[in-house]
Amino acid sequence: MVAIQDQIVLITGASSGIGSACAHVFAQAGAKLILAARRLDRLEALATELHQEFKSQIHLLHLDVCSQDQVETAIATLPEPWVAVDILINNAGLSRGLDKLYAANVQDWEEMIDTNVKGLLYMTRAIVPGMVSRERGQVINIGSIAGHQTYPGGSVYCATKAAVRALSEGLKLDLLGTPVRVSSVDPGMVETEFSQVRFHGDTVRAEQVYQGLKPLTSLDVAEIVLFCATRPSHVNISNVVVFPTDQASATMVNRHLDR
Ligand code: NDP
Ligand code: 8X3
Repeated sequence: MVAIQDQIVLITGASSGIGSACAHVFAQAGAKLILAARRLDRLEALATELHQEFKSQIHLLHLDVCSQDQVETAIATLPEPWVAVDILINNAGLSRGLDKLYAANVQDWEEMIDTNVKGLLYMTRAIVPGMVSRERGQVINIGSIAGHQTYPGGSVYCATKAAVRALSEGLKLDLLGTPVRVSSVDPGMVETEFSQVRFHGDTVRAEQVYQGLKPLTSLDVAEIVLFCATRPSHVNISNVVVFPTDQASATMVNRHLDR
C-alpha cells in the first residue's frame, strides 16, 4: 500500500454521499483535500469536522461542474500550494426521474448530461494536463452499474454512465506512455441522497428504493476508491464493479418483505 499522506486529492460532489465519504477516508489517511460542490455550507461543515478529527488541510471550491467557466476559473486560480493535484475523484453526478424515454422531462435529461458527462469532462480537461506535465497523477471516475446495464426508465442516466465508462477507457488509452492512471469505480445501489434527487425530493419514493434490502453505504464505496489510490504506481485498477450482496444486476434485487 502506497501512503496517501500529503497528496492533494480533489473530490467533486463532496457535499454528500459517496463524495463526502471519500473526503472522510482520504482525510483519515492524511491527504490534503480540495472539496468541490454547489452547497458551500455543507462543504464548510465537513471541512470543520475533518479538521477537528484529523487536522486535515482543506481547500474548498464553491463550484458547479456544469459551468465550464467556473471549472476553468476555479482550477486556474487555485492557490499555489494547491495547484499540483495528485488525485482527481470525478464523483459529482445525479439522476433525475425514472420516466419512459418517450415521456420524460427534457430538462431532466439536460441536467444529467450536463453534470455526469460534461461536468466530468470539464474537470478532467482542467486537471489532467498538469498531471501529465508533472508526470504524476490519477483520475478516479465514479461510474455506475448503470453504465454496464440499462434499466427501464433509466435510459438517459444509464447513457450518461455508459459515457463515463467510455471516457474512462478513452482517457486511459490517451494517457498510455505517461505515469497518469485512470480508474473507475462502478457501484450498484448505494444509500445516499441519490434517490431523493432522482425523485425531486419525494422522500417516501426514495426510501422505497432501498426497502427490504441492505444497500451499499457511501463508506463501502469510499474504501474501494482509497484502495485504488493506494496501489503501487505500476498498478492501475482499471474498473471495479461493486454490488450489495442483495443485488445481482441493475434490475435483480433480493427484498426481504419483513424488513
Ligand atoms: P448524492 O446526491 O448524495 O451526492 C451527489 C453529489 O454530487 C453532491 O455532493 C452534489 O453536491 C454533487 N453535485 C451534483 N451536481 C453537481 C454540480 N452540478 N456541480 C457540483 N457538484 C454537483 O449522491 P451519491 O453520493 O450517490 O452520488 C455520487 C456519484 O455516485 C454520482 O456520480 C452517482 O451517479 C454515482 N452513483 C451513485 C449510486 C447510488 O446508488 N447512490 C450508484 C452508482 C453510482 P451539490 O448538490 O452540493 O452540488
Ligand atoms: C446508481 C445506481 O442502479 O440506480 O447509479 O442506477 S442505479
